[in-house]
Amino acid sequence: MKTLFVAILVCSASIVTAEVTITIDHNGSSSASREFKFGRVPSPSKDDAASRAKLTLVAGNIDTTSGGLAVLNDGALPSTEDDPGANLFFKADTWGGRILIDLGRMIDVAQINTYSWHRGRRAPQLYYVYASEGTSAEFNESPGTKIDPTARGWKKIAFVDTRPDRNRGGQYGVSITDPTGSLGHYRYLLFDVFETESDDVYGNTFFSEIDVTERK
Ligand SMILES: [Ca+2]
Ligand SMILES: [Ca+2]
Repeated sequence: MKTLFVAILVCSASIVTAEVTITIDHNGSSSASREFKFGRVPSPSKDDAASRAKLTLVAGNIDTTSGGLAVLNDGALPSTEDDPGANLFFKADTWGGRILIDLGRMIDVAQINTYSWHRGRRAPQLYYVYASEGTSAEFNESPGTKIDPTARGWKKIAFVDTRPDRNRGGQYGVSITDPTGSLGHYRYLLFDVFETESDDVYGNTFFSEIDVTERK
């Protein structure tokens, strides 16, 4: 009976994930600008639900030449295609890391948007994003890498991999939405970020901004 129950849970989770829409836009070096203008994905916002969020490193090592977690929700954008101080990226030759975003209160999440910019192969994005109300008894706010977040009160929202079609430099805008207009009501987001290649030591994405849009 227990096995059957688990199987049903796994099945329903994958159906929910399949309904999420992931929109990936890319600007090559000739069309990339400081404004981060894309065909479909909205430009980064200075005033979104993540602007006032608290960001915490859960796992991984942030590169000391990066701007650190603070640049992910400051509304500021890199001025060039190689602006380390205006991006968050993990240390060279490491797998990536986990980042917790505490929105401070439960909101109806309409969009999760992530932005990156680099002239070379540190531009593509590869991550899982999980979300949680943070109210269940098993909820673990900062699950380490040996812990499956879905076993600790988190729901997998999306797996983003921009590489199959666009594994090259430039500017990326990714928008995660749901046809219903709502991804759900959540207070916490967890980004599980991975290096996009290991051919050389520089495989970690230059993340310029993460926006979370509240449904009005
Ligand atoms: Ca923002
Ligand atoms: Ca920023």
